[in-house]
Amino acid sequence: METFEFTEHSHRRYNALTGEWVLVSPHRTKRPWQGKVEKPPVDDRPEYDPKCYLCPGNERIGGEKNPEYKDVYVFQNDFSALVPDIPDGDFIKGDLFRAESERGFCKVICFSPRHDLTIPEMEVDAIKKVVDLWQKEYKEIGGLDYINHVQIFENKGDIMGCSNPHPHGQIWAQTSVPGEPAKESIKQKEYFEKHGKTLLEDYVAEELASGERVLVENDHFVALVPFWANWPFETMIISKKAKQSLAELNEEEKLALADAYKKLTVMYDNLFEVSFPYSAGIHQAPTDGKDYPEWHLHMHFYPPLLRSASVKKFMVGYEMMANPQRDITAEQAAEKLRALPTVHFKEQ
Ligand code: H2U
Ligand code: ZN
Repeated sequence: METFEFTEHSHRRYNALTGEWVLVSPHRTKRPWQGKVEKPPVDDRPEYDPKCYLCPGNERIGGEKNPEYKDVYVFQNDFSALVPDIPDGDFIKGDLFRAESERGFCKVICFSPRHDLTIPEMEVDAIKKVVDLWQKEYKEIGGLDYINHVQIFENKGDIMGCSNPHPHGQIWAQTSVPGEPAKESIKQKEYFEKHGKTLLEDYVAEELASGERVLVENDHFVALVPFWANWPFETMIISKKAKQSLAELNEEEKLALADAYKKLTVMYDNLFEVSFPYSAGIHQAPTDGKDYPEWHLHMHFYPPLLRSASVKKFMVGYEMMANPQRDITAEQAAEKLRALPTVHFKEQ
């Protein structure tokens, strides 16, 4: 029998950050595709849309009017999933029924007054203002005594359930640490206790040494396809040095994060020459006032597209019932992304 090659043979890969596994089936990329094919969406947005609730000067659904903002703008979500004024309490019945009150709040961040732009089309200096605002919000919101976790994220594209194409992201802050960062907390702590260094500090060093999955590198950040990627073109942006959170970034580092964010999303848009949809989010230390030396700042990008602007990956069947599965390997995905021009296709 031939020897095992993970470029050719089905295998499972371990996600060191969450402790979960992904099934990788490289041989399956040869299978014919007879599934759903949709036309790519036409992107003909105006600079200003009088009907957009995020454009400057427009009225939102709650009745409030946006100011004539010039760069970034943040406001309380008019339909917040979490609200601050909830009494403490729980409902517990034996071992099987358990509920707890949860306090928090939600904000919306407009990345630009321009309705027609997205991160990959914005200037790095303008993206830096988004990073500045993330940092300010993380510090301020995280400083509230009942807020122990601040989730910053961006949903991009209507197939990701994004309700509006105006460039924007969200912040949901709450008392408990939610599922995904909680899993990463456990693994990072185990690693730190064993090695005296953060898991991602060692991981980034290994990735930079091999270069196989690296997409973008600047002085302070690396963008790469993680070894354990679930989504076909899943990526991460990771700080090179161990930083517990955005709060620790200086001006130069924030600019470097903006630079990596732009370069990565330009690659994404160039892959199928469309505005590439994804859900992205920042994972960082909880904000309960304790020290988290094991926590290492990073950003995840989970894009659903698989082989064209219209063919997306569904996490269904085996993925829903067992664990995620992918056909192209993380290395193949990195190779495809790396081969793309660094100039946005609209500017080529
Ligand atoms: P998406 O990122 O999923 O598009 O969500 C945009 C948010 O904007 C959504 O959470 C909020 C919605 O509640 N929103 C307002 O706060 N005010 C509005 O006038 C419309 C939408
Ligand atoms: Zn708009």
